[in-house]
Amino acid sequence: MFILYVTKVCAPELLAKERGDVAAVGIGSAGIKIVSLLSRKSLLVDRYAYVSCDDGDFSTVEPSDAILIESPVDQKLTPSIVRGLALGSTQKIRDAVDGSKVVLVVAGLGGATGSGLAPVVASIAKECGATTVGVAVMPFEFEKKMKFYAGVSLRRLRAASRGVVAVDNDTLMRSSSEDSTLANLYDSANKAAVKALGSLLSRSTEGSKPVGLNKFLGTVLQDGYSLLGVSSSAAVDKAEDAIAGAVVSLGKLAEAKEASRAVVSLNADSSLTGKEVGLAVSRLGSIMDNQGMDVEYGVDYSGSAQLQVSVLASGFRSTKYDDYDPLGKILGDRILDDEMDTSLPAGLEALQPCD
Ligand SMILES: Nc1nc2c(ncn2[C@@H]2O[C@H](COP(=O)(O)OP(=O)(O)OP(=O)(O)O)[C@@H](O)[C@H]2O)c(=O)[nH]1
Ligand SMILES: [Mg+2]
Repeated sequence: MFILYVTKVCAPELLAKERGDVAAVGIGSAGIKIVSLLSRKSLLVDRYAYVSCDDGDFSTVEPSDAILIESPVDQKLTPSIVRGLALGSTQKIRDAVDGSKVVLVVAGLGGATGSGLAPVVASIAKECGATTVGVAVMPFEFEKKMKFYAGVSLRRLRAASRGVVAVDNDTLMRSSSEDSTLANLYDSANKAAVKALGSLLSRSTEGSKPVGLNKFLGTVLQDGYSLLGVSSSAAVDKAEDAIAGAVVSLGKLAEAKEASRAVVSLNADSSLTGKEVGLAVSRLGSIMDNQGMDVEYGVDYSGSAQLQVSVLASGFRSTKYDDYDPLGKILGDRILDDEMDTSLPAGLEALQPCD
């Protein structure tokens, strides 16, 4: 009798050159929107892929980059059901990331698809030998019901990745007006997210001084949480105003002075002066009450007269997201045996063995 074992088919060294070193995977509605907007910019990302249970999420992406996880229409999805449904698509996900040295896994957490699949895609990318970085967009404060799934998924994503950047939707929507519709809130949060991530990952152009992949990874691949604080200003003292706003947004998520490293990215037009750049970068440590922090910076001139400052800071021991996941808080580093937590949709339980 022959038994054929099919093991994972990953060959990073063979494919890296052909396929490019950096891949970004957008998962679920929010992740796909953000990654597809990023794909229109000139970034240090060579390839893009998208995964969702909802084919409506793929309207703005190349069909060949989309992986649809088929789901029954009459079933309310949960993260564990989505993981079960995705079991049959593991190889497609593997093919999408295989060969990349760095894989960015981007999802809004709190719904079923992004929360269920972001940790799965990160694990697959890790198995393929990639340095995996999760980018987790966390729910608005008013989306109370989403917090639990978001908290649990963030814990799993952190366990499956070398580093995770968490960014809060409330931080991102700060520029929206009071009477914005939900669609407008999401749009403006997406614009801010794309500006921030785009400026952290921007390619070098003449006259620019981008952050670059090494500084980005050097900041994110640290122990503890990495958080992204964002703020913009068009005021006369915009450098000082925007850097202070970005630190305030971080302060709402964690104790700012716990950060051990930060990278500041400034996005503006060519009217941004060297003095303004210097001011923003040099003020960061004192505003965070952390003069010993290791600070790097980059400038991206693809923006407007309004300066957007993004502060990616890492090394936080705890954040407000710990409260979203009470079980994780109790368990700490202890591991719960929940690897079997993969459900089948109703009707298919009959396929499981019975006594
Ligand atoms: N920034 C931003 N956040 C969004 C957007 N759409 C949803 N979110 C947030 O992303 C999180 C997850 O929502 P979705 O992306 O809609 O959920 P999903 O992963 O598609 O999961 P299901 O649709 O439930 O299967 C929540 O925190 C939402 O607040 C968006 O367009 N932009
Ligand atoms: Mg969705």
